[in-house]
Amino acid sequence: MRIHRQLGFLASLVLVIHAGPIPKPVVDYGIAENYLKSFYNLEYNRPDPSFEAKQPEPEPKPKPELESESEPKPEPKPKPEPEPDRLTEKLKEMQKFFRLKVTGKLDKETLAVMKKPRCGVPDVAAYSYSSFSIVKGSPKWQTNKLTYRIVNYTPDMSKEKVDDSIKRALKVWADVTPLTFTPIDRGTADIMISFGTRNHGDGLPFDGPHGTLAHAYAPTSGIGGDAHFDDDEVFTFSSPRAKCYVLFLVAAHEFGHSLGLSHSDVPGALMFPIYSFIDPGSFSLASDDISGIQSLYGPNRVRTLIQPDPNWQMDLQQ
Ligand SMILES: [Ca+2]
Ligand SMILES: [Zn+2]
Ligand SMILES: [Zn+2]
Repeated sequence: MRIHRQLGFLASLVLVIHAGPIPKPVVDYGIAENYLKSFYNLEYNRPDPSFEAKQPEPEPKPKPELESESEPKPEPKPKPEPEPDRLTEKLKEMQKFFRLKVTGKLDKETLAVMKKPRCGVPDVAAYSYSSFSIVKGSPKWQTNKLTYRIVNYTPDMSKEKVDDSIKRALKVWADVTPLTFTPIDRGTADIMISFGTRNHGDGLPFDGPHGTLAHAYAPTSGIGGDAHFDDDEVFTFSSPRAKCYVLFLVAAHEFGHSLGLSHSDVPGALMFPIYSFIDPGSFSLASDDISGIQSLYGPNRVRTLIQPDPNWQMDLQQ
């Protein structure tokens, strides 16, 4: 089983790393391994990245009545186990991103960050999208007029509140760029927005309550631009209720990915991968987010036309 397979190569690490009390080292390393696989490409760090691109995700789980960890399940395919030094290397990368002490060890602070609710998109750019054939580099939309469609709704909120949250989340980006977002009711939009749980059709299953809240795809045709929300979360309109996530905030972050942004390591930025509550009424983009999106699409020049300005033509030429 997974846990037993990990024991072998983790045992030596555990001895080295935990000088103090060891509460649940194997479980903790399971968390760390999964985290680094999901967000730091722990397994994808192979000489030939095209190898992974051809492999379907081995995750599909037939949904059992109970999610029993002890139930024996055949391994879908043998996976090469990550070497301890690779794990250490990835831990360091993660610690650096989150501005933690870079020790390469699974300390309390590092584990605490790993347990925070966050976005499902990887933090490292290399190969992030290689397994789903999305172009690398800095993809962006080739038009400023984009469409979006809310394919289905979460039962957590009224339809009107979902519509409003999504609209405001897109406006966050429209306010600082020339982009416009038009809702459509049928057909394929550039940004298809949907709620799903566990396996939801793209080979990147969600993980149940908390953990990963949502993910979105960088701009391309097909699945590119689409945003998926984990409906095992409880989404809210605005209230800072415990264990609930404000849909507007989660969506605004995801749409950053839909437009081509990757994660920011600036803690106050919207594109920081970890969720934190901000009153939607007083939300504003960080300068890091603004410079990121404007590097792709430029500033919002129309805004200067809203207030009549005799010099507006000069503004346009700047
Ligand atoms: Ca989740
Ligand atoms: Zn993200
Ligand atoms: Zn998805």
